[in-house]
Amino acid sequence: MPKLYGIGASPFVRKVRVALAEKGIAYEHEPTIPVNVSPEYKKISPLGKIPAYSDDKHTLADSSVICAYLERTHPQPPLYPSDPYEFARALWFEEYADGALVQITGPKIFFQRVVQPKFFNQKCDESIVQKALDEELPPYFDYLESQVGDGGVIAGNHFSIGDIGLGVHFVSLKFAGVGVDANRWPKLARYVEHVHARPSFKKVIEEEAPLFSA
Ligand SMILES: N[C@@H](CCC(=O)N[C@@H](CS)C(=O)NCC(=O)O)C(=O)O
Repeated sequence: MPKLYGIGASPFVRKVRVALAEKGIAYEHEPTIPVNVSPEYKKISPLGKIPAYSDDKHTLADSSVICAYLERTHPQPPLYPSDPYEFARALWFEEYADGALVQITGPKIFFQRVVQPKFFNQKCDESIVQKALDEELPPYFDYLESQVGDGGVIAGNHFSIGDIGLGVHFVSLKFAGVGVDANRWPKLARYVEHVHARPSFKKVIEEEAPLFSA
């Protein structure tokens, strides 16, 4: 059976879990914390990061790489638009989320509000969180508000890797007690609600919630 290495708190692990659920692929979850990883783990994930993935043929690291592989090994249902431009747009939003949005939602909000108190017994530095909420996150939300269409997806006509890539970081925000203000960003708020209502997201959110509750 395929194996996914990582822990729930990682949005990148969450991304692969949602893709696996969308494609109906059964797998084992191997809890792996990306600190002082074993030499064996480095053979699968040379940078020592999570997630990593193995099936009966191959091992792979990196959420984007793993999701792209799953698309080829399990093409149904497709998670990448077939139209070339919409395909590129879905990849753009995956990259926008993984490469930039996470730098605010991860260390400045989720890490402060959830990881510090829950796992390190340290106080949250609320000034870091407030600066992120007041100054750093709004430009991202403004941009996404301008990009979200009425169909509830970010690219093409169907749910895609772009929606997964974005949606997982809004799960981190949710666990940190941060929502999207529907008065200021009505389309984005509706979009996030829609994405998180999918069975794949709902399952992951329900399974992770006990890890982060007080
Ligand atoms: N581009 C990678 C990023 C993975 C990543 O940064 N994972 C974090 C956890 S959320 C990690 O393993 N950090 C440990 C480290 O950087 O050494 C992906 O999409 O899988």
